Amino acid sequence: MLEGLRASPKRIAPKFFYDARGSQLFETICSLPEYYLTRAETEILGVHAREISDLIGPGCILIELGSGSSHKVRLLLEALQPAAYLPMDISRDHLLRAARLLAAEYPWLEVHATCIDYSRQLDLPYCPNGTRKIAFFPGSSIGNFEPGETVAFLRNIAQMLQANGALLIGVDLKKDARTLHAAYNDSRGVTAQFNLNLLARINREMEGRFILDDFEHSAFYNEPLGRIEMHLASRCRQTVQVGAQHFGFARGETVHTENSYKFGLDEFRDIARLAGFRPLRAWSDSHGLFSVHYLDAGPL
Ligand code: AVI
Repeated sequence: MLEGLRASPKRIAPKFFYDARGSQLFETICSLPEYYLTRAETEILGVHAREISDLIGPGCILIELGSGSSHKVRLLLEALQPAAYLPMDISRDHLLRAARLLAAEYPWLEVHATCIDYSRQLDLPYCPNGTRKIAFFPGSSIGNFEPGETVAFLRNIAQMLQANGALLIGVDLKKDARTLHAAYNDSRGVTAQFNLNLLARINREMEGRFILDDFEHSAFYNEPLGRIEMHLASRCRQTVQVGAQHFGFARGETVHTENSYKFGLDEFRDIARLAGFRPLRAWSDSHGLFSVHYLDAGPL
């Protein structure tokens, strides 16, 4: 984070959103009326759970990247009957709480939780050789990677899955700027709190002296680049101390905290192919807002 604050322009990687408070706020975002992504993806998984399960087959090892509270996977478990579920998340306490709840709810299912920054490493803690591995990466978190990193990251997943595996991935679709703007500027201001929590986190964990009222949430659709950008903008000229270091901000200067890329169906299929996947199926919701792709990791 300090490295990002020293950079020009200033930036903080979005993975730092997810401390306990940030994970909680993200949960709330997912239930907001403006944040259509969760509703649309839930619709797709609910409607197509049987077809998805038939494609995958029973007895797989189901690995969820960025599992959070493991809500969406519940839509698949009964139909899919996996041999084991491996939730992975960067937010440790949140992950453990969710894994314990799920294990109690599905006593027939083996659950192995791993706290991991999946953007850096993808080691599987438990995986019997030869068992079919399915990665589940919902929520359009793939959109939080930079274009240069997306293919490399998907390639790592393909390697982890090996030839008989597959990836089920949620991808937000390109759409009108108004719908996108509303999703990242909700009327209750929860997304603003989620964004500002980064500064609160620096105050809590790194002896930061940010005054939250001196910064404001800014989110807009950058149409040429096909991405929502989130920033924290300084309301005044100021210097902020973090530990022993000082960071100067001009009035209006921003810390770039997140990009959320949106994709066309074919655009994403091309990316998946570049990473070595074979796109087999894609579904979208009844409003055409969101997509879920089933990508085979097998050779072409
Ligand atoms: C986790 N990720 C896919 C969310 C998104 O939409 O990019 C994070 C988020 N940022 C603001 N609202 C939600």
